[in-house]
Amino acid sequence: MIAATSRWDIFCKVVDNFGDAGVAWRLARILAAEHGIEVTLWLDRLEALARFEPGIAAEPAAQHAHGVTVRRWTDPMPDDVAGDVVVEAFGCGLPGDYLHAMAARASPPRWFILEYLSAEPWIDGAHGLASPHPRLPLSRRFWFPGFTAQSGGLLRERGLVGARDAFRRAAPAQASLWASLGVPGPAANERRVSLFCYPDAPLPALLDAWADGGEAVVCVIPEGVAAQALERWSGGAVPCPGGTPLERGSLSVHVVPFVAPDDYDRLLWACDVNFVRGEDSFVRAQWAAQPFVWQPYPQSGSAHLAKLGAFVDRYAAGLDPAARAAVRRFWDAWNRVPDADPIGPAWLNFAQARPELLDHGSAWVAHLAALPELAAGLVKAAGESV
Ligand code: TRH
Repeated sequence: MIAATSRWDIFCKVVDNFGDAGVAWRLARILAAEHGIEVTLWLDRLEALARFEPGIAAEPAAQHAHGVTVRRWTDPMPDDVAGDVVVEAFGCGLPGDYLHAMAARASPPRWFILEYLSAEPWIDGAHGLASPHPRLPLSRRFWFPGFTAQSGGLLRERGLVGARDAFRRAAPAQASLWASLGVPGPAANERRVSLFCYPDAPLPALLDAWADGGEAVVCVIPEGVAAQALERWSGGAVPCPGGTPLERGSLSVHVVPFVAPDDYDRLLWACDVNFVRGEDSFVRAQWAAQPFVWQPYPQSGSAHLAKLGAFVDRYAAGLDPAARAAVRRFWDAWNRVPDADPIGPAWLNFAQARPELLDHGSAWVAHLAALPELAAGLVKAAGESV
């Protein structure tokens, strides 16, 4: 039996972007804050975390923030004391000396491989499976995040939905968020959109559609996101964070700095539509319960389109046929699915479905919140006898 106050080591290698660090960091924070666990996050590229977490700097070999120790993952490891529980994020592999330290313990640590999130049905069968190490007396268990009770669930901080609802009722908190971003507060009859996407999204065509449309759209883009597409679209005049927005027709584009995870949540809560990508922002947009659009991380052989389809199948199943078709149509266009509709008409269709998507967002959150939470599931599994 592993005590609740045990020592956990989370290992994470940044493949690219921010999601690997973002997910590992969120898990570490929840374990420390809600389960009283002593957590060390071993990260190879601290700059990825430092980009959006102000409490973390890129340089120190060891630092402490939000109750978590964050250490630079070096080879060889600075010391070889294995934790009671080891989480290997996204199958990043463990250092050889650390593996030997694990095997040398009187009782081997619980070892979990935290996999990437997917709505594909096969993950329910793979979640929780054990796999012995080929040489050492160690066994690891696969942990698949997902959207069903048979999966490993999703990360969700205690009180998240309540904090979201309180923020939505608090005009001063919303005003202070917009002021901190250098963006004016929402005007009547405008559509406010947060936009976090990969460089290959059909952004210019969507910006054209918004600029030419009959409805005022305020689009908030984090600095550096789709920067080249934005530059080409604007003819070189990309706003600096908090600077004068780019205005064209019905559209204003504001570039904002990357913000801390809790503020990114608030941004998602405050916008009418959220464009998200990868894994962690995708999950946060679901907790936000506003209409959203997902761009999965592009993979070779278009494997990401299978993930897209699997998620739409689950998420849109509870919608009426027209709204379901509007979601599929717009998400396919945004992801350049072969033979998808042009983005402009697909947007109009999607925007019309907004009232139903809003109701559906709340129902979807209620469904997800009834599932086991990911960090709590890991803590429970770590405490079970094997
Ligand atoms: O950055 P991403 O594209 O990360 C991706 C995915 O995780 C993908 O699955 C993985 O294979 C690839 O990385 C290597 O998108 P994601 O997952 O949304 O991660 C972004 C993180 O950045 C998330 O934790 C939210 C955080 N963030 C902020 O905290 N503040 C911000 O202002 C913004 C824009 C993001």
